[in-house]
Amino acid sequence: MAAACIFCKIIKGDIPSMKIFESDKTFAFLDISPLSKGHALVIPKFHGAKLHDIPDDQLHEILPVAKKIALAVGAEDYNILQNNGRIAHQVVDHAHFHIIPKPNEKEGLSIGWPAE
Ligand code: IU
Repeated sequence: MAAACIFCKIIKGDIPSMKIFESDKTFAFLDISPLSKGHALVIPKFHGAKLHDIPDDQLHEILPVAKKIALAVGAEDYNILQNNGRIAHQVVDHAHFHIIPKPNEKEGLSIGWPAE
C-alpha cells in the first residue's frame, strides 16, 4: 500500500468504488470515466507503478478475473489494455489492466482508443 495512491485508497475502501471483484491479491472495479459501458479495471493489491514493479505471484489472478468480467458484461469484442508510463498513456501510477467492451455496430458506437 502507498498512502498517497488513489487506487490503494480504493482498495482500502477509503474512496468508494463500484467494486466487481476482490480477493487477497486482486481488486476489480468499474472505471470512473468509462470509455464504453462496462469498462472495468483489474488491479493487483500490491502497490507498484508499472507492470514490472509487481511480483509474478501477485499477478496470477489478473487475466482470469479480466476474462470473467468480459464474459459477465457480455462483451463479444473487447480490449484488454495495460499502460506503463506517461508516453504510453498511463495516468494512475498503480499498475492496472483495462477491460474495455467494444459496443457492436447495432449500438452505433465505435470507441477507437487507443487512437494513436
Ligand atoms: P491509465 O491507464 O493510467 O491511463 O488509466 C487510468 C484509469 O483510471 C482511467 O481510465 C481513469 O478513468 C481511471 N480512474 C478511475 O477509475 N478512478 C479514479 O479515481 C481515477 C482514475 I484518479
